[in-house]
Amino acid sequence: MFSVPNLLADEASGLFFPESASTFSQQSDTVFYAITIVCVLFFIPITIALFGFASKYKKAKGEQAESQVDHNTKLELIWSVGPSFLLIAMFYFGARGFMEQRTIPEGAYEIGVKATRWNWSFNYGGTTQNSELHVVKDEPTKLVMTADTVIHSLFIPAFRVKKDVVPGRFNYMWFRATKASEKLSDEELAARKQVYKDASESWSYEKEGYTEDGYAFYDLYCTEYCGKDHSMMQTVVVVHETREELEAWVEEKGKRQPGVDPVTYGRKLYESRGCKSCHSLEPGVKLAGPSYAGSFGTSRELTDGSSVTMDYGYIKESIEDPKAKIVKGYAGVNMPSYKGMLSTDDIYCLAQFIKSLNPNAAKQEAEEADSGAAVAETGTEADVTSASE
Ligand code: HEC
Ligand SMILES: [Cu+2]
Repeated sequence: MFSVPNLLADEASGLFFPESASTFSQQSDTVFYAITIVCVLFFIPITIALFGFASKYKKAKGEQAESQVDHNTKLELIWSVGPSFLLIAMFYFGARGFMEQRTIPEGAYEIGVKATRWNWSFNYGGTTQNSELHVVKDEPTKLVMTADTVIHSLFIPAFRVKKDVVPGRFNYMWFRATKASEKLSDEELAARKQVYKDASESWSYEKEGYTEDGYAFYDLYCTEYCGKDHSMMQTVVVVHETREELEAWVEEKGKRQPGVDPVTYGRKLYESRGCKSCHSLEPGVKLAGPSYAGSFGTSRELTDGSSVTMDYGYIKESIEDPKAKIVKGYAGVNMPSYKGMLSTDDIYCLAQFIKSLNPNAAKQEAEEADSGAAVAETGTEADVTSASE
């Protein structure tokens, strides 16, 4: 097999295309330019001949048109067989590039993609979901993509990859990024962040050209018209120099960010991690599992006839090992275990969120605080928070 010749220097491909930053870019640009050049090279002489012959054989007004139908086997063979070799070459390089993009290398770093109206969410496994796509340089990255309601399409121009994201099925895409994103120095980043803080505005990717973590980025767009805010459905791709750097970022993003209170974060997890589909927040509304409303601090009857108090310990156990204690009336339904997928802090926040849904629990706590009994409670909180670090 022969490889696509490297006809173009990097700078030349930047003439009409965005920066090239994956192993596919060079090949895809070369095939594109080669086909364009062939088309132009044929178009010009054919057009000249067309007009030339039209004027050469033009009859004056009133003259009789005469047929010159005849053929020239040699000429016809040349102009049919010659170009068909070109077509075969175009097909060969096109199909080869297509096959390469469809064949995902083993051991690729896998990231889940969920397209909603009108957001991208990237799932890095474990506790990390984020709206930015972060990958590592020189290693294959595989995206496993799905959508919730309508068709979207994920497009990263700098990598020359694009694929539909369809509800009800998983589509795949892979690429190998070749250029790590440049990073701002800590001082520079802190200075820029301060400006936003002073103006109490949120970070502008567009104006800064860097993410809030200080990385330069490539653009990622939705290219399938998907409704009202389709044009806003864009995010950024950051390429890390090493796998370690990427993994450190992923771990950092899996944690609650400083300044976010546990109840708010707990509600976010409840919505983003699937609890919502089985646990309602309305009193007495049973989905697949019991409602959270007013439950904290109350007693739960279990299938084995015993009962348990809905406290932090029981919530943690229910999340990590749901089969340990089954609530009466729910023996038939299985809650999936979230062990390893939610951190201690995540579980703490979920518990705080569940607690916030019981006004009595909050009142009780206030009373306990008055009587000075809250010391123990504060102790547990501190333990939990430090355990997650
Ligand atoms: C597929 C449905 C399903 C999902 C998703 C689910 N649960 Fe459950 N959950 C159940 C069922 C059914 C029970 C009752 C049976 C049992 O105790 O295991 C339950 C019980 C619980 C309990 C004990 C509740 C009680 O009222 O006694 C807690 C706490 C809990 N789930 C938390 C969560 C959290 C937090 C999440 C999301 C991270 C979650 N669940 C996701 C189905 C689910
Ligand atoms: Cu879209």
